[in-house]
Amino acid sequence: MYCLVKFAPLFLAVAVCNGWLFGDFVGKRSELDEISLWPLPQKFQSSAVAFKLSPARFQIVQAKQSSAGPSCSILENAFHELSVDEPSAVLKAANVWGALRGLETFSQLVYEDDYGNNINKTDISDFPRFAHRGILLDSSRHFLPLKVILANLEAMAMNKFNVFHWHIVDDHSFPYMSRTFPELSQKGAYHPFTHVYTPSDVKMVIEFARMRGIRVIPEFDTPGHTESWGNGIKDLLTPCYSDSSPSGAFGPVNPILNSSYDFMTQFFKEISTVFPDAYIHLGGDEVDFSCWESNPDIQRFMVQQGFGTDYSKLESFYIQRLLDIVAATKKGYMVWQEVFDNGVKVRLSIHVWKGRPQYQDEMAQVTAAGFNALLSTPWYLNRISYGQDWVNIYKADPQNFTGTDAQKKLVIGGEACLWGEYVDATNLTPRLWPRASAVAERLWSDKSVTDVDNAYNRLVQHRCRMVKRGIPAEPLFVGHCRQEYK
Ligand code: CP6
Repeated sequence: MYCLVKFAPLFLAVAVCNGWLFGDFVGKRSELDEISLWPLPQKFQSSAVAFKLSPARFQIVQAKQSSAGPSCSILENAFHELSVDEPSAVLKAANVWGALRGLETFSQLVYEDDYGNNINKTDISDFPRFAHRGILLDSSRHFLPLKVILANLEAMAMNKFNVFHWHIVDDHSFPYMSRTFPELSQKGAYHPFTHVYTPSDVKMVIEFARMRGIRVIPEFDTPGHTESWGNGIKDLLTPCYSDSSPSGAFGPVNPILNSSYDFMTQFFKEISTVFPDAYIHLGGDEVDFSCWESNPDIQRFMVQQGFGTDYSKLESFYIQRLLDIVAATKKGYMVWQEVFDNGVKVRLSIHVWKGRPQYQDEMAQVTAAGFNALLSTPWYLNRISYGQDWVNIYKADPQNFTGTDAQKKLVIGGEACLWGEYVDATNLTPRLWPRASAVAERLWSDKSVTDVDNAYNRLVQHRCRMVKRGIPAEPLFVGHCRQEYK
């Protein structure tokens, strides 16, 4: 939560908790410049009173009353990032993260005319509608260079996203360099040196994100989507059979061997220390049962356990043991909806992704059972089509399902997903932006903010703002930006 109190022409005072600022106005604009805040603040009042920002004299300071103090590196770095002729704001915030969001809003209030940079007298009081506002990037189907990840964290901050869901490994490659099991990336990455994230790369992503108020939630998806893990870890995957002999192919993690759980215990112990966030995403989606079904040892285990031929019970058996393992690391966990659909027993956050375009039933069921819910179904940005598909993205609302207020409260937010089958560094950024901005406003602004024409006008300008800041966000429709992409 933060408030922009009043804007001064020469400096911006930032206070965490109880700061103040005021300034003199330098003139009146005859015509109010088009407001292009994105996402739209909860409360916003602007006037025609305009201040001129002096590039030479403008500065950002922390108010005396601020509890953050001069040693707060998050704020100091945020101030530093704005160049001298790129102005900033004066604001009160309950914590540094709110101050960061307010700085972003301030920067969006500044507009250029022939004489320089201006800002109108404005009062803003703002806070997010949902706590979890995420973007999923997939660095397994294609390796994503660090530079691309960092550039998109920057774009996320411009859109007030606060979670980077890093789908870091999957069937096709294992670029995460593990200290405990170096063979995983040595044998599972596309290239053992050039297509990997070293411990220092991972640290850099986490720190770069933290400086922008973004959490990094890693996903290590099991028991399915694990083909690349099998190269480095012997016996981890289930051998598939054809005509009563091993076919040479491998399936999901072998859920009947203790060695699989021993491995997971050590592996997630490492992950829990490398990634400081309180949550890990454990996947659990799209488990292909055919390999398990073909394997005689697994068939025998199914009989022993009394699972009959219901392989979703075997998946639940695996997930339950995995949850116990990860719980011991003191982390919380999130999983894809299949884990709920299969009847998991413990409290966790359910990530709803299936059933396009109908997500309502699943959201109702997940929340009726008392689970936290996170929506992605309408926000698969890897899907593309001709025309303005941001409109449907924008219209989808995570709380638009039949349920009680208590159920609605369990909706913690959502994530825009950019799966990597057809995406690498060449096309990632324009495929994501500005369509992810539509998700950003849905997750931040009040639920009454639904006017598509108004959104279009602001989004066109917001997209030009991203372009101006060096983010190659694609156009919404015909038109031009004052400053085109260079
Ligand atoms: N990879 C993983 C994927 C997908 C999922 N999980 C996926 C499914 C359908 C579409 C796009 C992506 N590629 N691990 C589903 C959560 Cl359309």
